[in-house]
Amino acid sequence: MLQLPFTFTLRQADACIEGYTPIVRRLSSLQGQFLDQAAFAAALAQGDPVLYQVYAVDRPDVVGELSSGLTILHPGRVGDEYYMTKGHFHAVLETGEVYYCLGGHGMMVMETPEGDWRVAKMTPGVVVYVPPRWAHRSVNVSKDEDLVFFWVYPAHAGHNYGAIERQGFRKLIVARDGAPAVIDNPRWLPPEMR
Ligand code: PAN
Ligand code: ZN
Repeated sequence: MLQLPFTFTLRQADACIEGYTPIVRRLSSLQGQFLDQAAFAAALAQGDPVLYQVYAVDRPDVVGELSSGLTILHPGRVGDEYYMTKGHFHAVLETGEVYYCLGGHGMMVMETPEGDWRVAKMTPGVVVYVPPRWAHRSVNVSKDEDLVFFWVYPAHAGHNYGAIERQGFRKLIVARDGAPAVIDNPRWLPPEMR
């Protein structure tokens, strides 16, 4: 069937995509991801805050189509660790993604199944190119500002959250003396030890 061109509007001032309803992710969906489990339990007990909203312009999951959308990740911390997205590999591992930061200050944490890792700063105007095979998680390192970014990826890529849910990313982003620092995740095991 012939697909027709269309447009949509990112409303940056309101941090939304006009006419779309966001998916809302709360702290409880990151169970087991934050290192400080007592701080996690305490925050959950206080009402399971919203960590981020995702406006998705989903397309049919066939090769050639592109899905895109907008994510708004709120500021906050669980213990020393900044609010972050769940993070995932693409189910079709050999697919990449482009992120374009529109607002705020963040870090993109990335890793391959073999354990290579990279961290990229996200500030307005910065594009992060996530190559095929790299899992990705966004972290908001600001005290009081939303991290807002647009993304585009092949619509057939799908999402694989399982590997990250099991042991998290190799690196964590924490506040040290008021500034973000990259530290090792003690729960992470190299592929040969899993
Ligand atoms: C993004 C992410 C979005 C939310 O659209 O899905 O920022 O992150 P999680 O999916 O990890 O909760 C993307 O990378 N799509 O492939
Ligand atoms: Zn992705």
